[in-house]
Amino acid sequence: MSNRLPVDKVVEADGSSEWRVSPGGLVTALEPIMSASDGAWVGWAGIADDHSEPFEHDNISIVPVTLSAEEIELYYEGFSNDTLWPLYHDVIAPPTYHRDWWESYVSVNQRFADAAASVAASGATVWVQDYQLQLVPKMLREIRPDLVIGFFNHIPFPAYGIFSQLPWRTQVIEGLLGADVIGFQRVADAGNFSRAVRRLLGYTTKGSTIEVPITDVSEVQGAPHRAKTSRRGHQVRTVTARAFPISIDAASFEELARTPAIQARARELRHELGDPAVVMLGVDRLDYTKGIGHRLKAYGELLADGKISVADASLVQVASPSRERVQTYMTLRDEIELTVGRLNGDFSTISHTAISYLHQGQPREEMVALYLAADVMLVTALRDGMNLVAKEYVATRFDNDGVLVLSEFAGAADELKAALLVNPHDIGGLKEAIMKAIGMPKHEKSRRMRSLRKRVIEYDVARWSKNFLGALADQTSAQSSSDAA
Ligand code: GDG
Repeated sequence: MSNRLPVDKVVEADGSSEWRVSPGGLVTALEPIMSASDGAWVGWAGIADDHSEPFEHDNISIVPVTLSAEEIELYYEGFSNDTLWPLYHDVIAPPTYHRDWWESYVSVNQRFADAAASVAASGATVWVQDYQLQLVPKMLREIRPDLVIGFFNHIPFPAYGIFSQLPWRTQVIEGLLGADVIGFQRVADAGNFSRAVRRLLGYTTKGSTIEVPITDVSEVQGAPHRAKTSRRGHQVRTVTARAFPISIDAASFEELARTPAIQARARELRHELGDPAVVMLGVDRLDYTKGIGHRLKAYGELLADGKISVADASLVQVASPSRERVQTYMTLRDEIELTVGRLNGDFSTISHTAISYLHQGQPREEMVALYLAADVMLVTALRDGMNLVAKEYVATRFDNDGVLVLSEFAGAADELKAALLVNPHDIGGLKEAIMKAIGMPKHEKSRRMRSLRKRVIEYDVARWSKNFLGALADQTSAQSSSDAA
């Protein structure tokens, strides 16, 4: 289950419609398991008031959930994107709290839970994805106690001092605890969650295990093995909360990068940029969490200081359009585009543009060509669950060339230690890291890139889903064997 289905319904001007695959790592990772296990994907089709019936797509049964235009505004753009998103990203932007947004979040989560309950086989495994659906695990367990339920949070889980702002903090924690396994990107996120559980509910947590008291036998009806007796003599259900860092389909990125046409396109891109000695690249959804403004500030100061010149260094910034109906995102776009315009006005020449700025989604092939063309990849997120762009850059660089500058506030920093790690708030430090990346000797680039690639290739997205589903199977079988003992 995820907010969006792996296919989008697209309605043409003449009223006809079709389903288009929205390619993503999650679909790639889950497709083999889903089709082998007769799986169903429950989610929203991406348009308002759509009442499509369930259908089969590539051996997966697609189960659309209807959202009204009002629910898109309140549950999705409101509570998900303007309350939870900024709150969970350490309040980089101020979260907005509205009771009617929350009410809509509750009723939409219930609709998702009902949809899953009606299609899941007896004892089936249901894997719920992301922050839009945090209440689903509890709601689903109430209707279907026989199910094995997993939840994965793709974004950070904040420290208690921040999380506790949420007026509905207890309901959210209780919602998540309906799952058997709750996965997070970083060890720190899982720790923050366990701390919130202790502070708000007073439950016992030990390592990654949380003991959730059973207050009603119906919670374990149909699956009595879930109940065990705690050391204090209470009947409890155990929940695992720990890190499962997500990854990408690394092999498919490398395969594209090895394509002669894409390599030719990478050379062409450098040529079109005026053949500068150094190409720098940023690729992000246009989001305030990504630190695009901090990156531009550091780059602008390097130009102003005369440390780099547009004749020998060029920055390409892909800022793909995102959440364009949310006010904070409209303001961000204005700010970024003002900065880009100023820097280009101040530093570009007729033959060399300081920043090539693209507010357009790019085809995947073009993204890979850009990764190949870039000597320095700038990932300067102020807070990011993981950041897949960092991993995609690494997967693409089979030539062991290129330097990744990576924010320590992106989850990827826990794994990609051979990158040049930066604190993007420290503009001086960021400028130094960029200069270090530009001047890095070839042997050091190669040593670092080999180490990064080893990690990304070994821990790919298939391994991520296998680890999560494995933990889910272990958790439920451990409970049944401890009960037997
Ligand atoms: C959330 C969390 C976590 C971007 N622009 C284009 C394009 N993209 C693709 C990238 C990458 C994906 O979108 C973005 O993933 P990120 O991980 O960088 O960031 P979020 O969208 O914020 O994702 C994040 C992730 O969930 C997974 O758990 O890592 O922390 O915030 O794959 O390549 N792809 C194409 N054209 C574009 O213009 N084709």
